[in-house]
Amino acid sequence: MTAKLYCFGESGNAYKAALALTLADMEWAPVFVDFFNGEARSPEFRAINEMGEVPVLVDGEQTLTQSGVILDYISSKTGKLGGRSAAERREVLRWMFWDNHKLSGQVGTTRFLMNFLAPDKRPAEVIAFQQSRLKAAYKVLDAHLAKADWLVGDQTTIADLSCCGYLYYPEPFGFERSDWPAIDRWLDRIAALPGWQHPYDMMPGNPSERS
Ligand SMILES: N[C@@H](CCC(=O)N[C@@H](CS)C(=O)NCC(=O)O)C(=O)O
Repeated sequence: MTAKLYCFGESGNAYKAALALTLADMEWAPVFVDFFNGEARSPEFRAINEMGEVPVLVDGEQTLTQSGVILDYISSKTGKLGGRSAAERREVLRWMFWDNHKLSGQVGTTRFLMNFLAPDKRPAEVIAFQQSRLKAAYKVLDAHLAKADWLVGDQTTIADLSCCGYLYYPEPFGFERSDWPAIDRWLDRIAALPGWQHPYDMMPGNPSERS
């Protein structure tokens, strides 16, 4: 049965799920959520996810929300991308919790404020604060990846897919790949995996369609 991923192209959190579904060889199809016209906050969407957030994965009888839970589900179901032992699995979770709090959670907001909010509403001080917090996160990630090809163990896991979720997007949010050489090489490694695609090629919707 084909799993349905409620998503839109600009969502790095949905991209993590799209990438994991593809790399784990699950059959899936996107269902476009018109986030920029408020669909994620509509009563119809909240009936699917009370949190009013994308992504949502519907796989048969299962409805899953939160990208970390969806990634965990995909790796448990397919036996892929999850780490080789219980200790690695805990490491995977450690990086995914870190990502949700310190990396993707902050990048998503910063990129929204800098690109998708009306220019006259963009709060310069908040953006600067966010960017300084993010710099600390990029430093942690780059230092770890300077010592290893993958975040956990010696192969790609859902921890890599979680942490890379926002880092291929072209819109500015204060992240220059050239400033972070180990992150840069790791993003190239992920992009070389068979089936990898850019978020705007993997999911419907992108900024050029709205301009
Ligand atoms: N922690 C959540 C974050 C999900 C999230 O923030 N999704 C955004 C799109 S990328 C969203 O739907 N936001 C709706 C809103 O803030 O109204 C996850 O990892 O899935």
